Order: sequence, then C-alpha cells, then structure tokens
Amino acid sequence: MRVLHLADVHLDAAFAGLGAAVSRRRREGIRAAFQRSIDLAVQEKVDAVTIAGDLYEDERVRQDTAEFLRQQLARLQCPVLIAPGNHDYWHKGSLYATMAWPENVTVFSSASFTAEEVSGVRIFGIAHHQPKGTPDLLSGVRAGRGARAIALFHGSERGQMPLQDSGKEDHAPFSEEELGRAGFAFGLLGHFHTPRQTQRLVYPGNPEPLTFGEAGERGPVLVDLAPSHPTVEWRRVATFTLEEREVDVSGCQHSDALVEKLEEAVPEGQDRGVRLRVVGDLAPGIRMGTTELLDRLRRGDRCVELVMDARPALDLESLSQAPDARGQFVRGLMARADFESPLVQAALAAGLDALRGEEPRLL
Ligand SMILES: [Mn+2]
Repeated sequence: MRVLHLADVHLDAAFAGLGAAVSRRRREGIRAAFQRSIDLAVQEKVDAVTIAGDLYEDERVRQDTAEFLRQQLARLQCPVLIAPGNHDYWHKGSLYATMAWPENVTVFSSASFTAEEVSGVRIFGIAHHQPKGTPDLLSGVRAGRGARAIALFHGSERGQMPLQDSGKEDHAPFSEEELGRAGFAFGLLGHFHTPRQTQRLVYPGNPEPLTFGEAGERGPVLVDLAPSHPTVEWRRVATFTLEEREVDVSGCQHSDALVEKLEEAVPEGQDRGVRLRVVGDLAPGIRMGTTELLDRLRRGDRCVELVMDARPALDLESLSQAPDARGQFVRGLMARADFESPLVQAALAAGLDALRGEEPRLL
C-alpha cells in the first residue's frame, strides 16, 4: 500500500513585496510543482494521494486555481484524500464545500476523525474549521478495531515549534505518543514546512520553496504504509531555487559600484531567487536606500531580496575636525599608538554611535 503524500502546497500564496511579475511567476511555480506531484503519482501508480492541509490559501484562492485543481486531481485513477488545515480551513463558503470535486476526491469535512478504507488500510482524516485556535485533534481519539489505522491531519507536533519557521502558530498541537495511544500506526501530517520524519510520522514540507532559508529535500513523499515502520522517500518537484548569498561591499566607492557588485551576486535565470546579505563598510558618499537598490537589482523581474547589514564607513578625516565632542573623541583615539587595534576600533564605532544618540553596536 503506497501513497503519495503532500502538504503545504499553498496555491495562490501572495509573495508580498516581490513585485507583481515575480510573485506571479512564483505562484506559477507552485502550480507547476503541484502538477509534477500529480505526474509522479500517476507514474508511480500509487494506491492513493493524501494531502494534509494548506493546499491553497482560503482568502486568496482564485476560481482559476480551483479549476486547475479540479482538472489535476481528475487525472488520477486512485482516491485522493484531503484533510483541510488552517490556511484552507473548512467552512460553508470554502472551495472544499462549494466546488464539485471529481468523484475520486474525498475532503474530510468533519471536525472529528472519520475513516476511509483504501487498499486494506483505514485512513482517518479531520478538518480544521477555523483559521486559528484549533485545539489538540487527537485528544480522546481511539481508532478502534479493524484494518491498520493511519492518521491524516494538519497539526503541530509539540516540542518541534522552535525548530520550525519563525512566526508559525501552534495550530492543533499534539504529541507523537498521542498518535500511538490513539491507535494510529503512522501519521501523514502537514503544517511544518521544514520536513520531518520519525518512525511514527512524516511532515513532507512545502513542495515549492515559499521563503528564503528553505534548503534541503522537501515536497511530496512516497510512503509505503505496509511495513511496521512505514518507509518514506522524498521526491523533488520544485521549479524555483532560493539561495542566500553574502556580499561584502567594502571598497565600493560610489552607488554604481555598489549596484554592480550586488548584481554580480544575482544568479542568472528567471527561476532562481536570491537573498543578498549586504555586509561590510558602506562608503560615506553612498546615499542609497534599500528600496532604490532593490528597484535596480530587480530589473528584468529578477527575484531578489536584500538584507542590509552593511554599516556606513567612518570618514575619520572629517570627523576628527568636527568642532564638538565627536571631534575631540576621535582625535583622542587617533593619538593612541594602538589606534588600529580591534579594541580601539570597536570603541571608536561604539562611541560615535553613542554620540549620535544611537544604540552602540556590540563590542
Ligand atoms: Mn502551511
């Protein structure tokens, strides 16, 4: 008994702040990754496709995407079981409730577990009915007697939140022990975007990268539910790659040199995104804000984000001539034999920050 398991596809995600053209390409990437997942399920002749929530984003999903979903799922000869999560929670106006889904698709709409039998295995699914505040879905649950029981739901394994993406809320918290106590041999889960696998559960992770910092294998998994410890294989379907690069801009004397240096670090190709961490000393003459820099770096609709960690370089010559406490402070330090030492340089930077009324940088 083999299933293709997916979660956290996030069709129609917003990708705010990347510009209209790039965010549209990213959404197309999500669709392509989903389509490839369905291709994979067809090729692998799996017994079922399971989806553990966040298939789409309720407040943003478009009719066009709904039609796309319907057409893709109808390509499958096998059952498709969907357990709605927090982003695609079940409600009367939801796509799940209002759309005519293909016959092979079952959307678990109840807020209690119900079972579907597939190839001699019972798959128990459950729906979130609200976008937040869903309690522990496993509490008091017993799978009962019968064929092997597998759980399919969207939830947060307790103790794993700190390892997951910042800003994630604790939706439907549960523990691995609870899965066992409830009589489930395995959990096909969703919610955590960072993939996770134990002997008793799997979080496949989002198939298409959604934010920077998502490295490693993620996306659909082929799960063989027959062995006592089910086996899990990750398959890559992503279209975009997102990289992070650090660029030291010390030595760039003017804004064009700065832009050129950063452009060199932007990878070629429309499906490669990069987050540039800008470090080093920014020449004193450069007065270029992040917005203006991004405008230039995103020419040709490239997928670029910036983290500005560069500090303005100190113009010691003019600082030492300042007719105030700053000038006195700088002249005092410059007179020292150990002026070039890291400690004095750090004291210089911290002192100037303090004299400007800023929080001193860390020594
Ligand atoms: Mn999600």
